Amino acid sequence: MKVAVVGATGMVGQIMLKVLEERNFPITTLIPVASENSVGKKITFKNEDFTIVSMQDAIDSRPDIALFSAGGETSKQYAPKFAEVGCIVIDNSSTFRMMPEIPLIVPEINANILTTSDKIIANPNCSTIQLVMILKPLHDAFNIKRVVISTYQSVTGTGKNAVDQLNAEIANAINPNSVEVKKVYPYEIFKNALPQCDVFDEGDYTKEELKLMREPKKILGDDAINLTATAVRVPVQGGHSESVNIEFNKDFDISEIKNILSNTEGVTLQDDVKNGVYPMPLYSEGKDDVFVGRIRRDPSQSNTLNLWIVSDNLRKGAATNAVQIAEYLVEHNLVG
Ligand code: A2P
Ligand code: 11C
Repeated sequence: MKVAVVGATGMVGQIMLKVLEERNFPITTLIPVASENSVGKKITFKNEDFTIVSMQDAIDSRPDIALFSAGGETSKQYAPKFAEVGCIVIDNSSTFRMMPEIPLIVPEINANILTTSDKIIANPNCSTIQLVMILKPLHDAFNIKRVVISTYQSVTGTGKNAVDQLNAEIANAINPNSVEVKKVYPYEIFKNALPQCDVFDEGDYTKEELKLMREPKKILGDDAINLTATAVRVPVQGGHSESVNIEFNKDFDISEIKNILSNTEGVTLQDDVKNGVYPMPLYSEGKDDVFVGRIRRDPSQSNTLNLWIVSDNLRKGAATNAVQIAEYLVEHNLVG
C-alpha cells in the first residue's frame, strides 16, 4: 500500500504515523504531506527518514490510501483531488461527516457499510467516537431514548498551538512573564474551564456540541435517539472525559451493563469505587481503548444511568480510528 499522511507534522498526523508503525500497517511507500512551510523537512518512520512533500506531489504519486488531518479547509480543497486519482481518503475533519453519501465510520460499529465505491470516508469527531463506543452495545441491549453529555476536553483536541498556550501559562505561573503567551482560546486555559469548544453555532450551541448531538445518530443508524451536549475545555492533555446520562426504553440491571461493557471490544471497564478505580485522562494517554466507569443508576428517573467515559482523543478519537478504517479496507479487499 502507498499511504499518504496529510498533516504529518500535526498533533494527530504524528500519532497517525506512530499508530501505523505500531500496528505494522502494510505500507510499501509512505508519503508524508504538510503545508508548504514544511515541504523538504524530514520525519522519521520505522527508523527511516522521509521527506515531507507538497499536496500536488502527493497526488502525483497516486497513493492507495490518504489519511487526512490538516484542517477542514485542506480536506475540502484536496480530498476530492486525491479521490479523483483513485486514492481512498480517510478524512479526520468535519467537512464531509454529515453528507448523506459519505460513510461516517467507527470500525467496531459500522465498517460493514463500506463498499468499493467509497472514495472519501469520514472519521468522526473525537468526543463522538468515545461516546458511541459505549452507546452502541447498550443501545443494542436496552434501546436508548435520550443521552445528556457533558465533556471535559483536553487541549490537544485544539492542536499544537493550544498545548503551547497551556504550557506557556503554566511556565508564567511559576516565573511571571517568563514566556510569551500566544492565545488560541479567548481566555486563559490554565486554572480555568471554558464552556466553549470551537465556535458558537445554531441555537447558541457550539460546533463541538452539535457534532455530539448529530454524529452518533448517523453512526448508530438511528435518528430516534435524542442527544444533548455541553462541551467544556479544561487544562488537561491526556484525553477527553465525558459525564453521560443515558435514558433507555427498557429497564436494565447495573450488573448487566457492566457485563456488556466488560465484553465489548475496544472498551475497558474501570469501575471499582471502593478501591478508587475509575477512568482518568492522565492514564488514558497513549492507549487505544475507551475507558468507562462510575456506572450507577440515576435515581431521579426510571431506566436511566450515569457513567463516565475517558479516551485519548488523539488515538481512538482520531489516529487509531482512522488506521483501523484503513485496516478494514485492506482486510476486506476494498482498496488497491
Ligand atoms: P505544517 O506543520 O506545515 O503547518 P495541528 O492540528 O496540530 O495544528 O496540525 C495541522 C497539520 O496540518 C500540520 O501538519 C500542518 O502542516 C498541516 N497543514 C496545515 N495547512 C496545510 C495545507 N494547506 N496543506 C497541507 N498541510 C497543511
Ligand atoms: C476538540 N473535538 O477537542 C475537537 C477536535 O471535528 O474533528 C476535533 C475537531 C473535529 O476540540
